[in-house]
Amino acid sequence: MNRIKFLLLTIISSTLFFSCKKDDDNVSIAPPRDRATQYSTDIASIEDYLKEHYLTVTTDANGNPVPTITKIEEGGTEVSIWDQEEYPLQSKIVKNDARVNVALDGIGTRIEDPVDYKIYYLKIREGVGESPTKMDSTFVTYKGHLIADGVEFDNRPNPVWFILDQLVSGWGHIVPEFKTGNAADDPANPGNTAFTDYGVAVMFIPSGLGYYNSSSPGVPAYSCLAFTVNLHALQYRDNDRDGILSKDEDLNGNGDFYDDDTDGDGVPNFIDIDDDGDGVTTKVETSDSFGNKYPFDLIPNCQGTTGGLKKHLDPSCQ
Ligand SMILES: [Ca+2]
Ligand SMILES: [Ca+2]
Ligand SMILES: [Ca+2]
Ligand SMILES: [Ca+2]
Repeated sequence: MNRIKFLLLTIISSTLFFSCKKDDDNVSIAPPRDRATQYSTDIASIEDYLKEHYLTVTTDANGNPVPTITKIEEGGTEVSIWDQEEYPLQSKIVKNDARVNVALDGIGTRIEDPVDYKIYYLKIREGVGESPTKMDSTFVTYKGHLIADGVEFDNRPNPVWFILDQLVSGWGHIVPEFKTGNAADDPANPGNTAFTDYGVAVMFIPSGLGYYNSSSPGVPAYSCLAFTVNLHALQYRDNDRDGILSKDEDLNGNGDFYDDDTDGDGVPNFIDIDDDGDGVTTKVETSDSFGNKYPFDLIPNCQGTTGGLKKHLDPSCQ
């Protein structure tokens, strides 16, 4: 089962559902809980979990680390995830960047959520290759379990492609902190690929960055989620097919693709085919007179040299 990719759809449909509720409907639907209140409950449960569980890391047949989390039983002497120092517990403070009503105009609006979320994570291994942005496709294996009772609700032992932006919001914040690995023919399984040296993440996600008030089999509403993710490979995407990879359209490099809008027309660069609004498409402005694409670093400025503002971002020339 892969439920995570349906999150955005779930948010959109639940929003529509709530706004369409009829007065004569006998079924009573509770409105979503206050997000700040829920977050304070969630972060306390996650921190308790980290203090009540320990981490072991074994190695698979290809030498890759495999983390396992186990409860410290009464009287147990294992060092908790919170206290151990071999894999320092890291955290990141983020905003909920899930978007609603995306289907209407391709942009939607950021979900209303005032909370500054803390996501705890463990860098079991960083990886050696490239890092994705949240707009990119990642080739991952993963497992997910509930913080509340440790029950596994999802497990993908074979790699699958996911666009981070289409998953529960926590993934897009944490997976970019890791790198891909190496791929080679697997001598033990001819015809198959062996992945090595890839990033191995464990992350602990508050419900507000997970499914929040939506539930599905195995994941009750308001569940905090733990995921182990192995980042085997990635593919950089070009959302608007203008020849500029989306990773190069986050101009201020803050991981938010919606706040970079060179021409101020309300359409962010990563989905705007004419970034500077001068009537000439970015694709044309970033190609030479023979129609050949410039490598990104060699896209000229208005003076015809490199450096400074590239001409597809400068409306004073085409
Ligand atoms: Ca693009
Ligand atoms: Ca940005
Ligand atoms: Ca724009
Ligand atoms: Ca242009």
